[in-house]
Amino acid sequence: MTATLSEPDLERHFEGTIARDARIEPRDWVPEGYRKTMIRQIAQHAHSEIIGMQPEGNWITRAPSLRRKAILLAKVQDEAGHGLYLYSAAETLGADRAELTEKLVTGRQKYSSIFNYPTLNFADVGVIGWLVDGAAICNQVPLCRSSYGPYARAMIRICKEESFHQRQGYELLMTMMKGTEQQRRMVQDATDRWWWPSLMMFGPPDADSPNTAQSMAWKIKRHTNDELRQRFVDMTVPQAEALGVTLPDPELRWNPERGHYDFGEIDWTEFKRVLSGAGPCNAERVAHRRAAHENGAWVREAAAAHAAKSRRGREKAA
Ligand code: BYC
Repeated sequence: MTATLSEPDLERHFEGTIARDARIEPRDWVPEGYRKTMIRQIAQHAHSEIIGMQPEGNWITRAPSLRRKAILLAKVQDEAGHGLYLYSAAETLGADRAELTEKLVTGRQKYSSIFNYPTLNFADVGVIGWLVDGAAICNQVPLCRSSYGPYARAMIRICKEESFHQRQGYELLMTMMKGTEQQRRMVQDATDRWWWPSLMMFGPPDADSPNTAQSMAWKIKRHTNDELRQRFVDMTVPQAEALGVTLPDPELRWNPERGHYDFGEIDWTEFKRVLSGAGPCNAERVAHRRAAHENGAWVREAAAAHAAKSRRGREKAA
């Protein structure tokens, strides 16, 4: 249908779909900028899920009980699944999955800054669930209403699973807080290390975010980085109180005039350093992913050979 329309008509159709709050689907014409932005965001999100398996995967063999191990295995497997739906969503926009992977393993495409920090003790698993998945939910629930259909639909299932991830983390921390003094210290130490990096997950301040205005206009993003960061802080402070941990920010306090918590200045120099590849674990994370990709080459070759064989069989039968 779209082949018969002129470029201005196609553009009007696109703008109308966005204005009506309807979904853009793979069959629809989109401006090149929309396609590029969507592929960039979805690919970075997919890479984050895949790299995000490493910090927690590191603890699967050392989980303190069979129950904790089963939960952690399920969570890390969910993250692999999220990566796969997201790569598929990027493919519907014409992206090539092999190319996206190549960009990740050669450090040419970003993934979330948060996964460049180490997991030093088992409380980190709980704090990642509580804070990192909590931040992810805050950021991703509005993406269920994102204008690109395949992304928005993938996000519904992802958010349901993230919700389980957040709860398992909080439950783990509750258990540790009811344990020994040493366990409580482990939870506080992990909270101290993950709090600020979690706030950085929402991206640069709005004034320094080159993509937000256009992404909001295209309804890819529904809220700005600062709005979502504030929502996360407001949601998390009472959770920290219920848990009995202190968030490592002396400036954190309720502001009755704003109806929000005020919080201290984020170290944006550190954020930029991590984004530039010089965070504590960037090199290790990318090297690990590259090795896994190379070691998996025979699986991809075998799967392709099997698919070709099945196709030949079907053709012969037909
Ligand atoms: N880390 O103009 P801005 C998960 C980049 S997965 C690294 O504000 P935008 C989970 C940004 O990409 C978590 N890079 O950009 C998984 C842009 O780069 P370009 C991932 C960051 O796109 C496993 C530049 O900085 N979640 O939760 O409008 C286990 C300028 O920023 C970061 C998603 O991907 C960062 N923190 O907004 C547990 C959600 N922040 O232009 C949990 C979907 C910014 O050089 N993505 N950058 O390519 C989004 O919502 C948006 O892309 C962002 C950034 C809010 C992240």
